[in-house]
Amino acid sequence: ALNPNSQPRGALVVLEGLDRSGKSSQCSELLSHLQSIGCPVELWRFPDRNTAVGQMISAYLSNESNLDDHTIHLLFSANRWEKRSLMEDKLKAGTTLIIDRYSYSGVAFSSAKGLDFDWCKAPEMGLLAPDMVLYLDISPEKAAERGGYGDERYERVDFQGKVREKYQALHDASWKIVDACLPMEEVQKKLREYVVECVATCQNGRALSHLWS
Ligand code: T5A
Ligand code: NA
Repeated sequence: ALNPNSQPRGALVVLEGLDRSGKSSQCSELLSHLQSIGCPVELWRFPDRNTAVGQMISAYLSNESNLDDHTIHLLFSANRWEKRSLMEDKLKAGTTLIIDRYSYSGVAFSSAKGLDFDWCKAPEMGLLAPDMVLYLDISPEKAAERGGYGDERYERVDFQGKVREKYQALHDASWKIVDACLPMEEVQKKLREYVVECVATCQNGRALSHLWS
């Protein structure tokens, strides 16, 4: 629970969705919006390709290396664990974090390959739970029309369809589903409203919790 004498904490907000759903565009827009209203905020993304683990993940995603499905799953998870304590410090110091992908991507993508769903969830247990998950909903076909998928490993319509089903099995009360096919400005408007409300709730003392609560 939050120490009542400490300063108001930041919010942990995660954006999720299929490849090309618009996460990165919306994350940078949210960052500038929160900055413009004087809210301390940082934008993070997973995988964080800058760490040693992140470089192994990056090589795997660009098909420069091959790894066993379980192994890459655990690396994605390790990549979140290596940022966990910094994440907690930032939130407690009052900084809101906007995160481009998190544990839900980890579970959805690996279980879509056929790995056991609960096995995929296990290594995420104990990471910080987001205060809000903003899911940008789009069909794989519509997503592929956005300039087409690139050369990364998971960018295929049939596979993205399976990922979407797995995401549906993960959603809980912290999720807001937003239609990602709306014009970018309309998506922005909805996300801003959700995030501003979430930041206020966290400032008012909402306790941090852990996955999978
Ligand atoms: N992964 C990730 C795992 O398997 N396990 C894990 O634990 C994690 C964390 C990482 C890959 O790794 C997998 C998932 C992924 O396959 P990434 O680096 O996060 O990949 O890359 P992507 O998420 O695929 O990023 P993309 O850049 O492809 O998609 P975004 O960020 O969702 O979309 P964005 O904002 O770049 O927009 C895509 C295009 O659509 C347009 C944009 O202008 C852009 O051209 N667009 C819109 N067009 C019309 N209307 C709108 N509303 C639009 N919004 C955006
Ligand atoms: Na992205």
